[in-house]
Amino acid sequence: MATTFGRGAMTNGWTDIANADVILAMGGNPAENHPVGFRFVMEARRKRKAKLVNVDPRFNRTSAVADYFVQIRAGSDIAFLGGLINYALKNGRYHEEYVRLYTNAPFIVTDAYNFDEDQGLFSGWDEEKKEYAASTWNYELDRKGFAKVDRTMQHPRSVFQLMRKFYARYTPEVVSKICGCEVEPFKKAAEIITSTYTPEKAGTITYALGWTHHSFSVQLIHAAAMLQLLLGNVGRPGGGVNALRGHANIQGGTDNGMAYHNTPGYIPIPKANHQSLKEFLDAVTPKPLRPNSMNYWRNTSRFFVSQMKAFYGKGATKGNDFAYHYHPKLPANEAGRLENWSWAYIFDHMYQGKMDGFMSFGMNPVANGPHSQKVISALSKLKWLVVAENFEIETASFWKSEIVALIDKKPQDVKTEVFLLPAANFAEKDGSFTNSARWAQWKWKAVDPPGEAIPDQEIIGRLFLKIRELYQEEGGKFPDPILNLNWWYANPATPSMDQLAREINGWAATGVTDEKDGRSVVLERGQQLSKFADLRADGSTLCGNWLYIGSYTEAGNNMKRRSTEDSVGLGLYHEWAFNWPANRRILYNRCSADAQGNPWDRSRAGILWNGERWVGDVPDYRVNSPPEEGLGAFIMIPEGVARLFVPGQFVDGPFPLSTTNLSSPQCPTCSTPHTAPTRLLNFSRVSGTSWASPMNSPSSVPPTA
Ligand SMILES: Nc1nc2c(c(=O)[nH]1)N[C@H]1C(S)=C(S)[C@@H](COP(=O)(O)OP(=O)(O)OC[C@H]3O[C@@H](n4cnc5c(=O)[nH]c(N)nc54)[C@H](O)[C@@H]3O)O[C@H]1N2
Ligand SMILES: Nc1nc2c(c(=O)[nH]1)N[C@H]1C(S)=C(S)[C@@H](COP(=O)(O)OP(=O)(O)OC[C@H]3O[C@@H](n4cnc5c(=O)[nH]c(N)nc54)[C@H](O)[C@@H]3O)O[C@H]1N2
Ligand SMILES: [Mo]
Repeated sequence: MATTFGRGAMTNGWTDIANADVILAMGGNPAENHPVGFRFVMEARRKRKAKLVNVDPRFNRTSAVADYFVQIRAGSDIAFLGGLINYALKNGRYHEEYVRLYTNAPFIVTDAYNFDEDQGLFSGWDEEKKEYAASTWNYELDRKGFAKVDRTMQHPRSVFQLMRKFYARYTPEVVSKICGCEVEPFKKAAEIITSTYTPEKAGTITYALGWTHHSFSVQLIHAAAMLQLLLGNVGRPGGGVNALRGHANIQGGTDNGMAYHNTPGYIPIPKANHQSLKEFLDAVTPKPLRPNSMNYWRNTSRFFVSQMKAFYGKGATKGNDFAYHYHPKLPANEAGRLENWSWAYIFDHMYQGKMDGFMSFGMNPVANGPHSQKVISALSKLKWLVVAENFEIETASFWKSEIVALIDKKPQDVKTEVFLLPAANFAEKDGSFTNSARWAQWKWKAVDPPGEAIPDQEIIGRLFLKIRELYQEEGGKFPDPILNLNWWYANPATPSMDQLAREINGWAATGVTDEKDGRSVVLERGQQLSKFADLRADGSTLCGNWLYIGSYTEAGNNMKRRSTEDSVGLGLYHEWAFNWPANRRILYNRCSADAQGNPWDRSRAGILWNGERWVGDVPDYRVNSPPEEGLGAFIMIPEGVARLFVPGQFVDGPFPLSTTNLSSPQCPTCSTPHTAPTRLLNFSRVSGTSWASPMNSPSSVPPTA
C-alpha cells in the first residue's frame, strides 16, 4: 500500500481529526490510551456533528462515548472491513472519479493471476514450502514496461472488477457469521461509515494495537486503506488512515532505523547477497510503472549515499563505494533465506545460543514480551547483558531468585554478567519526540538526572570511545567500520542532541553544484540542507535521514517552532514544529482536489491549483506542475497511484483475505463458545511466513513451559 499506511504513522494528523465527518475507531481505544489526541475526535463531534463509530471485541471507554458501537470477535476485522468494501461497491457508495484518478482500479492484471475459490488460494501457492511465489500477482505490461490501464474500469481483469468479485464473498450475513455481530448492527455501521463516499464528506479511520498486534496486521491495514480509497477519503482533510502510535517517540524511533529491516528513512537494509553498492541500489530502487509517475524512490541512491557520508564521513568516498563494505548486511541462514531479526526472533536467536551479548536501552523485555519464561531463558544464555535504565527493571534483575525461579533455576545457575547502567529519563535531557502525526517536536531538559544517572547519548558515547580505543590497540576482526565511524561531535563523550539533530537533517559536505549546468554552486560547504532536491549521490551531501530534511535548516532548529498561526484555517499549523516530509501536514494531498485541481470540498481544501501553483498545505506534488500533466498523485509509488491490488510484494496475497481460524471463548452475540465454521469464506491460514511466531514454534518451548 502507499508508504505511510504500511509504515504505521498518521497520513493526516491529530489536529486534523477535528475536520472529519465520520471517525471509525477500530482496533484501538483512543479515549483511554490517547486521551490528549482524542480531544480532536470530541471537537469533530461538537463542531461538525461528526459520528464516532467504534468496532471492538470489548465495550471500552471509546465505545462508551461512541455514537455507534459494534462488538466483533477478536481477529475478525478483515471480514468486517471486507464487508464494508463489499457494501460500498454493491450499493454504489464509493467515489468513482476519485477511484479512477488516484488508485490502480483501472490497471489490468495479468491473466496468470488467479484466485481459487474452492481452495481459498491465490495463484503461486507452493504446497511443499507452504508459501506463495508472488510472480503472478502483477499487471499486464506494455512493451515499455508500463502497466496497461482501462479507464472505464470495465475490463474483467481490471483491478476494479477483480476486487468487486473478490469482496462479493463478504455479504452482511457472512460478516455476521465470521465476526459474531448481528446483520443489522453491521449494516447500520456500514451505512454511517460509507456515508463519506460523497465528495463533500470526509471520514477517518484510527487504529492501534487491536490491529497492529495481529500477525496479519499488514493485510488488515491494507483492507482499511482500500476502504478509505474507495470512499475517496485519503489525502483529504478529515480523512486518512491514522495509526495511533504508542510511546511518545515510537514514531521517531521507527523513522530512524529502530526496526531491523531498514536504515533511517525507511531505506531497505542491505542484504547479504548485495555485494556492491551498485548491486544494492539496483535491487532496491523501483522502476516507474506508468509514464507519468514521479516514482520518488528513484532517488534512493541520493538518500543512501548521503546517509553513508553521515555514518562514515571522510571514510566514505567515491573510490570505496562510499564505504558500502562497512555497512552491516542482513545475513542469510544455511538455507539461503534472509534471517529475521525482529523482536521475537532476537530472543529466539538468543535462546538458541547464537548471541554472546545484548544491550537493552529503555526497554523491559522480560515484562513486555509475549513469553516471559522464554526471554528469561534466553537472557541466561548470554555471556553479558547491558541494561541502561531509570530503574532496576525485571530485565536487569532476571537472575534474581524470584524471577529466575520462573524457569526452575537459581541465581547461581546463571552465568550471564549483568551491567545495570543508570540512565537519565526523557525529562532529564534535551531532544526531540516525533508523534504519530509525524511532527518532530523539540523538548527541553526540565531537571537534572539524579545520582549517577547520565543521558543515553553519554552512555553510548563513552562506550563507543572505549571500544574504538580497544580496536586501535588490539586490532580485531574488522576494525575499519569502527575506526572510520564519523564521530565528529564537539564533545565526543557526550554528543549533543543539537549536533545530532543537525546531522540527521544534513548539510553540504563539499560545495554542491547545480545539476543542470554542473558548475554553479548552489550550496556552500557546511550549509544545512533545506529540501529534498539538495541531496546528491556523489558524496557532496551528508544526511542522516532524508525524511528529516527541513527539520534543521540554516534558519535553525525548526523542531523548536511553536507558532499557532493557522494560515489554511484547518488546524494544520505549519509553523508548529516540523512535520516530515517537507513540513507537509497531510500526505497524498493531491487527492484532495479533482483532476483540474479544484478541491472536492471547498470548505476543506487540502491543496488547490490557483492557475500558477498549488496552494494550501505543502503540496504532495510538484508545486508548479499543472494538474493537466497528470503526474501520479502518489509520488512514492512506482504506479503513481495507490494500490488496491498490491503487485508481488506481500506474503499473503495481493488482496486482503480473512484467513484466521477464529475461536472465541464466548460468542459476543449468543454467549456460547464456538468456532467460526465456514472454511470457504474464512479460509484457514495457509501462508506460514507471517504466521509462524518464534514464540510458539517447537524449538522455542522453554524448559518449564
Ligand atoms: N495511560 C497510558 N497510555 C498509554 C500507554 C500506557 O502505558 N499508559 N501506552 C501507550 C502505548 S505504547 C500504546 S501502543 C498505546 C496502545 O493503545 P491501544 O491500542 O488503544 O491499546 P489497547 O488497550 O491494547 O487497546 C486495543 C483495543 O483493541 C481491542 N482489540 C483487541 N483485539 C482486537 C481485534 O482483533 N480487533 C479489534 N477491532 N479490536 C481489538 C481491545 O479490546 C482494545 O479495546 O497506548 C499508549 N497510551
Ligand atoms: N503484557 C503486556 N505486554 C505488552 C503490552 C501490553 O499492553 N501488555 N504492550 C506492548 C507495547 S504496545 C509496548 S510499546 C511495549 C512497551 O515495552 P517497554 O518499552 O519495555 O515498556 P516500558 O515499561 O514503557 O519500558 C520503558 C522503560 O524505559 C525506561 N526509560 C524511560 N525513559 C528512559 C530514557 O530516557 N532512557 C532510558 N535508557 N530508559 C528510559 C523506563 O524506566 C522503563 O523501564 O510493551 C508491549 N508488551
Ligand atoms: Mo506500544
